[in-house]
Amino acid sequence: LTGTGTGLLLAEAEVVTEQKPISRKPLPQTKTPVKPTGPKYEWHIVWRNVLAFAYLHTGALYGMYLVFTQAKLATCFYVLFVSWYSGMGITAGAHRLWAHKCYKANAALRLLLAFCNSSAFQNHIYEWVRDHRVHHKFTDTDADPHNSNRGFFFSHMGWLLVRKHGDVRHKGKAIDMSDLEKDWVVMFQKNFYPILMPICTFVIPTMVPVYLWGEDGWTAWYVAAVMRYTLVLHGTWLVNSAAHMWGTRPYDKFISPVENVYVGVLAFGEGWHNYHHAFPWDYKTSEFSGYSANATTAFIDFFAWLGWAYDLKTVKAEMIEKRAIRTGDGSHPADKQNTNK
Ligand code: ST9
Ligand code: ZN
Ligand code: ZN
Repeated sequence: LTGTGTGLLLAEAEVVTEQKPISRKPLPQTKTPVKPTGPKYEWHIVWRNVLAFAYLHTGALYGMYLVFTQAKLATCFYVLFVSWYSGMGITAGAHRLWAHKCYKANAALRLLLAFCNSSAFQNHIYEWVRDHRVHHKFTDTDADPHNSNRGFFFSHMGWLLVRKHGDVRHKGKAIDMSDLEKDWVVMFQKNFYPILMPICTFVIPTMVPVYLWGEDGWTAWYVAAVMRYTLVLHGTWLVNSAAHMWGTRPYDKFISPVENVYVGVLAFGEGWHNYHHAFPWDYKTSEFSGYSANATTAFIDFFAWLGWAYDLKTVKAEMIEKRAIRTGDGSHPADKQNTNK
């Protein structure tokens, strides 16, 4: 009898995790860990990644020193440029186009975004999207690759230093990836990633400053390749850590993602994360932010103007307001108006 009862409890836990109904309890109470559904989880540190990140961070610090002591001004501007286009490969490409299908893009734009994405080395588009779809479907459970219930460090970068929880693998199998399998640009990038990634992330950013304005080779390597790559990684990771912890929840107070203006600016518009988890199909990933705190929206609007991006999806103001009043934390303007009535 006891065994059957436990089995039922576990089955219930699984159903709750997968369907994610809106809990009526405030957020802190929803943080109760979900009962494990598979074999006991044990940490397996991946030392190869620990060593790689140790090298990257040491190199990035040295790169910062070089920025102030000997890098040419042109190299510094070039760092900003590569950070921007490699960031667009993540935000406008992997995230808004491929993971959420917020808009459609012609082959030229998809190819451009695949190049930008390969310059960011955050795994190929297919793997990135699979992890991200699992994150949205199973947010803050063991099946979420960067479950923020496991703390700031784990959700920021720790999840890349250990083997994944078994639930990520098991529940991730339910994710439909057929749309990406039909996109030849995604499959081309996946197949050639071992060649494309090192060329785009490390070789091009080192060669351009050396050959175009005579930068010293080591300076170009540490500043434009290693430092730039590491900083863009941290900008991205903040979305999984800070933007799941510190900020307001105008649209849904029952989930961990928040609106965080600093992450909004640093991560090119991906810090409006409470809105994004509530309405993941909106190509702007926000309701109010202008271009300054949403560089990605500016990028997509530009290509829509050019005719390369089309079918941009947004959410009607009325629907957003209804949701804010129903599940928000009271910080949304519509919520305040509603209270005054
Ligand atoms: C990086 C990614 O940094 C960052 C992503 C951040 C996302 C942020 C999102 C927020 C919005 C956008 C913001 C953009 C802001 C941009 C701002 C710019 C300034 N589903 O992975 P394996 C299965 S990457 C289903 O090896 P391990 C699958 O069968 C950094 N199944 O697991 C797979 O086999 P196969 C550079 C899944 O062994 C098998 O498991 N890269 C799923 O536990 C094994 O998979 C690195 O550091 C799933 N989700 O190892 C390397 N996942 O492949 C990182 C797995 O055949 N990766 N399976 O399909 C690794 O070394 C390893 O993955 C590991 C785990 C050690 C982390
Ligand atoms: Zn999230
Ligand atoms: Zn998303």
